Amino acid sequence: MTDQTDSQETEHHLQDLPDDIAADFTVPQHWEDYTPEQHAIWDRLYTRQEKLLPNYAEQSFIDGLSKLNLHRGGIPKFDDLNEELEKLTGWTIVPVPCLVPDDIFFEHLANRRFPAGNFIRRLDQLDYIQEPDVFHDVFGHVPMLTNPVFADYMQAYGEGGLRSLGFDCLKNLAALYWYTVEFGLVQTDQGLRIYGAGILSSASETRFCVEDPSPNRLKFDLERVMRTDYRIDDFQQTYFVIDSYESLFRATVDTDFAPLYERLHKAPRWQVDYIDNEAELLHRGTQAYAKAGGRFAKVS
Ligand code: HBI
Ligand code: FE
Repeated sequence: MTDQTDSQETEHHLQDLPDDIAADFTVPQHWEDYTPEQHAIWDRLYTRQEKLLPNYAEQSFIDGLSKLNLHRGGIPKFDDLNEELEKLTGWTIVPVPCLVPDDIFFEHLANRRFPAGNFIRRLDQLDYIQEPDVFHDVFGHVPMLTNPVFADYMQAYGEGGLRSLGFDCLKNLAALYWYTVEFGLVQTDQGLRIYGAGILSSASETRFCVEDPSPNRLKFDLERVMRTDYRIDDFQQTYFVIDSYESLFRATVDTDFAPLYERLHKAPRWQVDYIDNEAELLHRGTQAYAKAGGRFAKVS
């Protein structure tokens, strides 16, 4: 896993923010300032992930990469990507220097703007970084924004987020984002495939989430997902599997969230590996990886 979207973590010390930041937390990309070493880090990560995609990624992710010409090498210019992306689904990418506050994040998504980190991880962070950098955000998230139904889901999530702001349910909304946009799996004719950006920007979790016997794999259910805790520091202990982007989109737009938030407030949250009696189980995880201490543990 590669990022950190806990709402408590998005408070900023003013002195850490760059001078050229706008009120909506966007900054210029400053593409000219990337060093050759930084472009080489992108290329290394890109090459490593690209090899895995044919066996693990859902086809619209693979198609998205080529529609956006993401294979040209080096950290992409957001302006170039936007020219293509905007034609395809009306989305654009806006550069940000850090995690942005939840209300600002929702506002961007509701307007079909995806905030993407303009910085790249260091060489000693190739396998793990908490903050969403340009590789995670652009390689991981942007290809899926070329899928029209998924693109609508992302906007609906942002709109739902804005509407939810008075309800004290950020944790539930963050869980929905986490278990779909970041760590989602989808059932396809080729078998289980990945569409989550947090997985597809991580070589080790790409294999783990599909092949390892450790994690639970449950059928997606909106309410179950929203009440389930999630891990921000290691591979997930549960993955949720959707049938299609259409059904994911419909689940969010057809649900009346006000009574749902009422129920979620009264009910306890569920732990990261909890399986309730009504869950539709695709695989009951052994949890061997987590029991062995996690974080790339070697389990025999
Ligand atoms: N900001 N840049 C950035 N990227 C995110 O993924 C992000 C964020 N702010 C808030 C946030 N995610 C989440 O807390 C929301 O899903 C609730
Ligand atoms: Fe992300």
